[in-house]
Amino acid sequence: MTLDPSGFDAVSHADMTIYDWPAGPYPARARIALAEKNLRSRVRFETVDLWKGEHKSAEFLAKNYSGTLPVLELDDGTCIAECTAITEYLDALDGAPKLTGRTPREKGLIHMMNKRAELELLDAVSVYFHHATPGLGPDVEVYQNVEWGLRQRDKALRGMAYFDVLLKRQPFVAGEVFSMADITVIGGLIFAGLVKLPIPSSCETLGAWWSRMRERPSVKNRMSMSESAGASV
Ligand code: GTS
Repeated sequence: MTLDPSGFDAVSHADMTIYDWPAGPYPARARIALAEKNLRSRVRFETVDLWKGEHKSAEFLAKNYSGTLPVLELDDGTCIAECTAITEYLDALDGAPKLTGRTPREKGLIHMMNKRAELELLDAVSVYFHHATPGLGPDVEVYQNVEWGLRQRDKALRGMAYFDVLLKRQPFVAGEVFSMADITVIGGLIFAGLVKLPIPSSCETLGAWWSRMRERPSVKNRMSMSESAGASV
């Protein structure tokens, strides 16, 4: 057990576990939400090795039928998968939601834009990675459809152009405040970077937005957060 210099014992205060892969784009969404909500001390991290296919093991599938990361496990054994659901849970914990909307209007817009960010960008990049590149390797990628992957790559590029235009008229993806929808676009651009799908030079506004987002501490420190005092990875 590790104590940080202030004597705070993060492990014994943790009442949730996040199963993830520190560099992963979807795990980044949960990590950013956690940091934005200042909940790091409530969580211990367990690494699941995607490259070894640990997320498809029977033990892990018992936690998440879909065999994907991240998963948030509560101390009573409840497992919450899906980044949107994890973010909604974390955001609601303190009774003061700020990532998923405060008013009905905000909630509606954020949910819509979050889904759009998944459909048009992040999930599309993910399909490209798994189908039109070696992905996680032959042992994990048991079915690949290159044509489908390449179509999704093109969809992701169109998605970038869409968000570029959108961000010319508002500072954040769902309007005036930073939200879960921004986190999802950030996940998409992290994934795009990993698969070498750069933001087209014509998308200047999206490029500038991404430069600003990268400077947010929650985004910048997302990988190192599980190395801090008390983390179990
Ligand atoms: N809809 C899921 C969510 O929102 O949580 C998707 C999660 C997802 O695809 N996670 C990736 C995964 O488990 C993790 S990472 O690639 O971003 O690190 N991929 C492994 C696989 O085999 O699909």
